[in-house]
Order: sequence, then structure tokens, then C-alpha cells
Amino acid sequence: DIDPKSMDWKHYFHLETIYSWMNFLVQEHPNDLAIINIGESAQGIPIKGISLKKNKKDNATTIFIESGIHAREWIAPATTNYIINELLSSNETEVQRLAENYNWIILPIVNPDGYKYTFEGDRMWRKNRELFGICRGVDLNRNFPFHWNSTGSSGDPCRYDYSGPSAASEMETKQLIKFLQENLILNNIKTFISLHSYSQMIMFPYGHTADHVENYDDLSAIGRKASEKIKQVSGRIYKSGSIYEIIYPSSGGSKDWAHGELKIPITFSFELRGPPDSKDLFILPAAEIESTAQEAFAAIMTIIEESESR
Ligand code: ING
Ligand code: ZN
Repeated sequence: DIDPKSMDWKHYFHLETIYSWMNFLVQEHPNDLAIINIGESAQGIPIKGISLKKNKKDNATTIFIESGIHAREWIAPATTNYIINELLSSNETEVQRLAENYNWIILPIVNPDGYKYTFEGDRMWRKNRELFGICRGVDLNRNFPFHWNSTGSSGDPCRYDYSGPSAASEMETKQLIKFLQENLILNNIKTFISLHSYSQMIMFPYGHTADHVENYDDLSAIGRKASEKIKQVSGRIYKSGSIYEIIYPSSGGSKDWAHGELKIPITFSFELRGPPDSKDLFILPAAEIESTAQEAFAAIMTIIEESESR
């Protein structure tokens, strides 16, 4: 059976274990933590996360973190879990300051159907599990209603980057959109972070165009600082820049929607580590979870600190 206290940074965990660990955390910190359930996936699994609210002031802003929108990128939810744990138990004063001064809404696994399937069926599955004739799955990070299906996505359900039959066609996309729309003002969300793997990158909008966002200079300076931070922490090199500039043209991603539609000012997505030499670049050895999560958390702290002075 699952021991909810069994979370560590040396293994990857099943969806059920992560969910029972979150329940355990809420029992341990009933005044500051709550489970949030944004609704169900296509296959009826609740999409759950936690909200951390130590600051009871009305004007506190919220940092939103989302991962596991792509099923096989296991290092992303593992990193998110590490971040939750640091916010709750770090002895470092700066971590404690950020944990207390901000509210945090954190969703480790936006695509629970896909995540489950990578444990039970195909380790290399990326999309959700919706059925379209002979093929399955929409790439949820191509399904958001902002310049949907304009570039870097496919109209073919058999492809890994299928954007879906229409914008926001998928349950998971719909739930996340509804949750963010409802909480944008209510919780004053100013920062949106999405975790992926692999490539060692810190990216900001947009993916569909080379045109610069209105706060390009700020995002670009913040991204550069965050990548310098990682270099100090672990020696790793993370490239930073807009999606279009540094990775590939793509449309319908969650972060582009969060920035373009919801007007959340500080929006970043990470490409975490892949293994040094392997054909399966999404399969990062579990021995690298902790160091990857450490450098990512340091970079996220830098993003928040740098945003404070702008
Ligand atoms: N990379 C991301 C992808 O969805 C990305 C890159 C991030 C594109 C955010 C658009 C928005 O393709 C991986 N590895 O999934
Ligand atoms: Zn991804």
C-alpha cells in the first residue's frame, strides 16, 4: 500500500502516491494548505493541486505553477513536488520569505490520464487519452485558445502535437482555463510558471510569432538572471529567450494563453534536464531528480525576486 510519507527526490511516483502525499501535507499544515480540485480529466480523474496561503493579507499576489501537461516528462511533476516541499519545510530565510509573502497555487499533474498511461501503457506518451477514430490524444499544450493552430502544431490526431478538433476542446484545457479565469482577480495571480522537459531552457512568450511581447525587455532580463542563477547553483547552462526564438514556433501553449489572453505579466516555462546521452531524452535517471529540482527552484526564486524590482 501507499505510504503518503514516502515522497522523496530519488524516485518517480505514481499519480495516486502524489495525490495521497498532498492529502498528507494538508493534514500536517491545516492552517496554510488546502487541496484544490480544478475538475475532472477526460477519463474522470480529478486534477488536483495545492494552495499555500501563509499570508492572510488581501493584497498578496499569487504564484501559479503547473506541470505534467505532457505525460512523459516525469521530471516536471517531480520538480513541482520538490518545490512544494521546499516552500513548506526549508530553513533558508529567503525561501521562507517567498513562501510567506506570496500565495502559491501549484498543480503537479494537469494531464492525469496521460501521466497514468506512461506508467501502465507507453512510457513515451505525451498527450491526453481522448479517442479520435484510430488514434488517441490531444497535445494539451497546443489546445489553448490563443492563436490556436496557427503554427507548430498538427491537425492530425495521430501526431504527437495534435492541437485538437477545436480550441479548448479538451476537458483538461477547459478546467485549467476556467480555474485561472475564476482565480485571476480573486487571488491576484501575477506569475505563471509551466514546467516541461527536456532542453535546459527558460522561455517566455510568444511561441507563434517573433514579435516581442510588451514587457519583452523585463522578461528577457529576468530570464537571463534566472539562467545565471542556475549556472551558479549547478554549473548547468540553461538558454533563455522567447519560445519562438530559442526552441521552435508553436501555438496554443498554456503560457502564451496566460500572457496573451489573461494578461498575467510574468510568464515563463522551463525545459528541464534530459539525460546526457540516450535515445529516450525524456527519461531522466531518478538520480538526477534532486539536482534538477534544486536548480529549477533556485531559478524560480530568482524570477520572483527579479520581478519584485520591476
Ligand atoms: N516543449 C514544449 C512544447 O510544448 C513549449 C515547448 C512550451 C511550447 C510552452 C509552447 C509553450 O512543445 C516540450 N518539451 O514539451
Ligand atoms: Zn512538454
